[in-house]
Amino acid sequence: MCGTCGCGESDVRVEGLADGHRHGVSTEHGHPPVHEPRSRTVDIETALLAKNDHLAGHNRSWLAERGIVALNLMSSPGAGKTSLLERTLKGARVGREISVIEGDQETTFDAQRIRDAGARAIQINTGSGCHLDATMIERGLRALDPKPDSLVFLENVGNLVCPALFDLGERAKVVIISVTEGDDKPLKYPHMFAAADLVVVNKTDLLPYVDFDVDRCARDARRLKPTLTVLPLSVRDGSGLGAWYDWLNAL
Ligand SMILES: Nc1nc2c(ncn2[C@@H]2O[C@H](COP(=O)(O)OP(=O)(O)OP(=O)(O)O)[C@@H](O)[C@H]2O)c(=O)[nH]1
Ligand SMILES: [Mg+2]
Repeated sequence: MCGTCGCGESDVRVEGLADGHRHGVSTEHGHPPVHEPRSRTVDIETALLAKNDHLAGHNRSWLAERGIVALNLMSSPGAGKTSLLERTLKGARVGREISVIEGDQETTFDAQRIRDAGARAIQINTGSGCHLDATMIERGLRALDPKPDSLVFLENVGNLVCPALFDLGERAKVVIISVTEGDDKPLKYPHMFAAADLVVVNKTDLLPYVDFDVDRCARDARRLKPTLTVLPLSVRDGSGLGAWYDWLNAL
């Protein structure tokens, strides 16, 4: 398993081999397979996620006691998470004060962008870690000290895989996909889309230049979760942002 996040190799499959046999597969981020006994690997993963879920429950109670809504923003690197937050802050159409916890492996670039857009922000650097977890958010909330009844965005590390596993105590999970990534992503990364409450399809201003079928993306995402809301928008030209603000204000 991945030493940092506990994402498992328990359901790894290798298809289409010419000799019809399944082969060992390198799942440790490019390293040879680890010969850890299967039951021990699963035990560690289960314990790690259970501990995270427990702490996320504490975060959820802490937030609820203060009337604070937290949203977990997840996407591939560069889909436009920080850009959407900057635009949301400048749009000033959300009826709650906004603050942000930024997650990146390194740098404070994104927190600085949020501060420049006029909101309070703290940065969490995960080092080799590929996701935010509930412990980091507990510490982050203490440092951020968000106002009662406010809205806190948790911008996760850019990664469509591991962040889906980790409950942070958020009210809802927002997954952002941009049209330059390809419309096959929901079926290729099903855990992320099945976990989402809202899918934002960003960079629709680029649709004339890429092969991205918004309907196919939405249909596939809803195959994974029929109740999913899918919002196409462009942070760049502002189209579709009204529905985003409506969704936020309805929380
Ligand atoms: N054309 C276009 N570009 C966009 C749009 N939204 C964001 N971008 C660009 O996409 C790039 C990445 O945007 P970010 O907001 O930094 O993306 P991110 O998801 O926060 O990236 P990480 O935090 O590194 O994972 C930037 O160059 C943005 O200007 C959009 O709607 N249209
Ligand atoms: Mg960002």
